[in-house]
Amino acid sequence: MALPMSADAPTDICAIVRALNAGDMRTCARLITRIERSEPNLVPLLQALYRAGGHIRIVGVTGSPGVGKSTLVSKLVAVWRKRGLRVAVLAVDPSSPYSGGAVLGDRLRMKEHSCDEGVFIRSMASRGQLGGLAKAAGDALTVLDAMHWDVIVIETVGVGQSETDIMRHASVVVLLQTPMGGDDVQAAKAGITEIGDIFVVNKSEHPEADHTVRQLEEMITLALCLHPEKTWRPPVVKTRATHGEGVADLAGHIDGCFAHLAAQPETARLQLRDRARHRVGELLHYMLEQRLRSGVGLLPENLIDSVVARASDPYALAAGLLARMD
Ligand SMILES: Nc1nc2c(ncn2[C@@H]2O[C@H](COP(=O)(O)OP(=O)(O)OP(=O)(O)O)[C@@H](O)[C@H]2O)c(=O)[nH]1
Ligand SMILES: [Mg+2]
Repeated sequence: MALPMSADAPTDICAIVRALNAGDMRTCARLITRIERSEPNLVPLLQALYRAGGHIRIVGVTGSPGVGKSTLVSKLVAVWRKRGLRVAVLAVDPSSPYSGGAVLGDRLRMKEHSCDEGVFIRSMASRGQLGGLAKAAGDALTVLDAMHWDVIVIETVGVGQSETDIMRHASVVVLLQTPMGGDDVQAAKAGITEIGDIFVVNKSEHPEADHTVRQLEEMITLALCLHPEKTWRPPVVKTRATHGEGVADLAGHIDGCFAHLAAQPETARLQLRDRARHRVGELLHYMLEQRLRSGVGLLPENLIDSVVARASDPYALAAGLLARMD
């Protein structure tokens, strides 16, 4: 049963929460469309959904364009489905302003699951999200979380700040590399060892694959020397996603990483706190930006005039306005 989405009166909210709870994919898809459109009246619903969620494993999959993320995710989904797990995939494409291109490619790559009731696949592109795609992706995850999937996968191209932000929603981050180019890994940002919990060398039929694995192992060893407090050594897994090779091994490492987190309640707690803090910061940023865009009461014209006349300055005015919000 798909529900009307025009208004979110309290009864509607209850009905939507119930529909999501019951696994209604159409309701979920329509809600994510509303999120993509930055509809303003979603907050009470998202609040209710957030409070009911928080029980699901979120796996992030990231890496450069074309590295094989979608192919690998599709094969991972197949492994999980064989184990009877229900899986949702959110592919987030920060580079594309439209739902075309790579997003269409994702659909094609994952089409083997399109008739499976136990799988939900959705792509989001950066169209219309005034507050940034990471915030919209966070909202979409809140919706998916309320549907009681066993695993949620979030896939995004790993290049800039916004993608790193998206990855902060995941408890376990899988970072893909390819062996192409040989010095790929050195060229990659030094920070990758901060992001990845598991490293994958995909397209491992390439003759340079073992070399890339060794480079990654060295980087991980170095990173652990610098952070001796870390108790998880990220494994490096070779895969050939097109042929499904190494994928079961990867699924095992993902389980291992979740088990490690479960055995380290303090680390898990800190991670949850970090995530919640980041989410609040993201929303605060969004709300401030909305207020600034609407201009309502926040930037009084006479104060702007004083900045123009250099009787005041933008630094003093910004600090003063921030202080007034306390
Ligand atoms: N040779 C080889 N090709 C692969 C492998 N895995 C994926 N590919 C191919 O690499 C291309 C890109 O794969 P995708 O799965 O779309 O990569 P992606 O990282 O999701 O790409 P974006 O979402 O566009 O960033 C496709 O043509 C795949 O068939 C592999 O293990 N070996
Ligand atoms: Mg993809």
